[in-house]
Amino acid sequence: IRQLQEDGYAFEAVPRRGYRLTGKPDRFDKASILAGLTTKVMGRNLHVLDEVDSTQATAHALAAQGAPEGTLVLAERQTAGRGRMGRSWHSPAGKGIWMSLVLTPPVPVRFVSQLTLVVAVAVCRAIRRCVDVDVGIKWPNDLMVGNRKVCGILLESRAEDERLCHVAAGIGISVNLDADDFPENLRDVATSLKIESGADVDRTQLVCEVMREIERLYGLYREQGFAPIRLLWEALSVSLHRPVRIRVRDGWVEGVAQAIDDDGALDVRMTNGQMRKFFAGDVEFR
Ligand code: BTX
Repeated sequence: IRQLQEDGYAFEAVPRRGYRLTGKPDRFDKASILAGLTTKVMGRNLHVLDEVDSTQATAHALAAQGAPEGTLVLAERQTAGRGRMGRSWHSPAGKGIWMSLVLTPPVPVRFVSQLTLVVAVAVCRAIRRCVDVDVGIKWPNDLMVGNRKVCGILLESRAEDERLCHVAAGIGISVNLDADDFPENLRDVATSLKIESGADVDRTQLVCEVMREIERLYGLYREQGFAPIRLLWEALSVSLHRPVRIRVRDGWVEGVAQAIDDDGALDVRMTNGQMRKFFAGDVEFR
């Protein structure tokens, strides 16, 4: 029974007769997703998996074998979902959107940080369209409701010399997790769309909406560069004009986030008045 419960089945104890099935797991159906897509490229080469270590690993392997741009790997459950800097991503079955999208942008490797912001804006807009929650972007790659993370984005690139071969854009959205689906150590820092909106969210519809927004904004980025993305990012940001603490290699520094620049770096006015740029690191609200 415990194994089945972990797989998303729900039971009710019935006196003297054992258990009665009261709920079946929500499962992705490849045909329904393909029917819901309104895109030309994004998500069209679709791989829906039951269980995988990390959709990032699968996406990299497929891309290395020549899978086209827009290839999407979606899993019900990840056994070794990964975040940045060796952190792990909690990915229980049937409750989230754990997926990786293959992109092959014709830009040098150093533009990948901009692409992270393109994806963050697209996912944020898609969530706002499907669910009534006030979700915002915390630079560079987290989507937050209040002080809790609801989605993480991880872009990993493979390059030869300076030439970008492909990018695996990993997107983890905690959709229909209840509070007790999170391990105790995450309950203060993580949340789900269901917890915040009070209702179950249609995961298939949200996957399709994310693909639509990524296709649109990635197209805009390729045609017009980063400037329009930056405006959209600033409108959704919860990191600007706020005191922040930033983890750097040798400790923490403090300041007030002012803007993002054309490379997608964060401009921070430090407590001594100097401006500093941050390309990566962990921003915390003070
Ligand atoms: P990150 O390193 O910024 O965030 C990781 C942190 O987020 C964890 O240390 C924990 O505090 C918190 N966290 C872990 N799981 C969850 C969750 N389910 N919901 C909310 N908060 C959580 C962010 O890394 C990038 C994560 C990308 C995940 C996707 S899922 C599909 C793809 N495959 C894969 O292995 N990773 C990506």
